Amino acid sequence: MQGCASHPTLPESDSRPSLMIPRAMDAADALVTAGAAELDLGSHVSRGWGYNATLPGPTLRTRVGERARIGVVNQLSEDTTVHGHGMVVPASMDGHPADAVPPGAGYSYEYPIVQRAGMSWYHPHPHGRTGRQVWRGLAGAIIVEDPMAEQGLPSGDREIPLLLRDGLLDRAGQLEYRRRDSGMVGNFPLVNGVPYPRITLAPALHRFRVLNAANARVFRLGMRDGSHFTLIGNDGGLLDQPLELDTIELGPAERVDILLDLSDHATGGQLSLRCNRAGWDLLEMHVAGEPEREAVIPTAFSPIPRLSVGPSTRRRAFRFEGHRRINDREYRMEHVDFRVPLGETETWTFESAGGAPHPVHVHGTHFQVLSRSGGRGRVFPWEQGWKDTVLLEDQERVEIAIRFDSYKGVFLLHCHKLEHEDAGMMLNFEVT
Ligand SMILES: [Cu+2]
Repeated sequence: MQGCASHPTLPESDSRPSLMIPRAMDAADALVTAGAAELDLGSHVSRGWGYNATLPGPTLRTRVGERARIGVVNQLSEDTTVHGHGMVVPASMDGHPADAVPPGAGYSYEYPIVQRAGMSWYHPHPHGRTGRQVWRGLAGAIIVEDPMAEQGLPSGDREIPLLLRDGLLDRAGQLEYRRRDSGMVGNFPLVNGVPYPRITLAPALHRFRVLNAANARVFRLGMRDGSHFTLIGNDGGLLDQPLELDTIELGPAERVDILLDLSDHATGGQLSLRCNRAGWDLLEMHVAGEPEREAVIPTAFSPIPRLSVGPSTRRRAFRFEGHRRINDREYRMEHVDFRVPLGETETWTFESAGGAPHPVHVHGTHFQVLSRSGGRGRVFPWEQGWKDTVLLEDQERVEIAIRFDSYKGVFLLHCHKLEHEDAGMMLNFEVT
């Protein structure tokens, strides 16, 4: 890549850096500062930005029925906001670009947890600057727990968040953002902020909560030896039953919850999680320790009711065109583009018209993917249940069922390829 002198290459196994597990923080009373940071990239330190000076920022943990109070201080030299991606919150707590937090100011994001358990994440959402702020290092996980619904699933150090993204370094080895209309992509992976890490795991059942935190890159996840893992959840929490898979394609902002059973692996065994699209060895896993009691994967979780749609359901259509427009419009921050009644199920179709992939994200609720025509032509197992982001590849048309049950107010519909979002591929809608 022109102008890029070097990038971290896959190190020898014993010199791979350890996987960093972000510090957990109770979301009931969390204080998060967005500011300049010296980011430890394993091989060296790079200037960047971070929440509490780390990439990823602290993992904010909360529970169904509790209340989150996340104080944010902006120590950047520009406006920012904090959006809880996947969190169902009042419009004023959603980090909308109109609610910008100026340099030196703060904002208290406070809301009750009214949604199912699952992994969401937080990142900036300021007008026109989201791509650069996220790329420089501002992102972290939010985990909503539900001890009843998650009974029997691995927890503690058997539950591992994985924030996947890519990176690009300038000649001096500093993380560099180069805005491109087609989306900012880097040339090496960062897993929890570190390139090509390794982790030592007991021969037991492990839960990986995986987020694609990249600006524009799509990951195709699989194990190096082609072995299966068990998909148990995605954006909006647990599916109704576990599924055995060997591949998952994850667009920007999408999440999957997977179980990996290492209980019959002997000490000394080695596995790797790969991205088979980029050909990257993302995470090397070394098995060590005494086998634990036999791992039991639950056979079912709570059933997920289907949103009911019929011939009388209101329909809306959105064309994602090129690099900056939806339905021939660029984003206007103060303009409401359409209105949606609270509590009514609608069907929306997203169609790609150049510039794909477009990971389409809706704020304020979760939705269900009904169909995909053109392109890949089907709904994938990891797109079942409740979603907040759905990947639209070239020539594709995706239909979803959606209903807003919780809050009135102005929310966003946008492409989560962050350079598309910043260029205007975003609409305001008002739930009324
Ligand atoms: Cu897009």
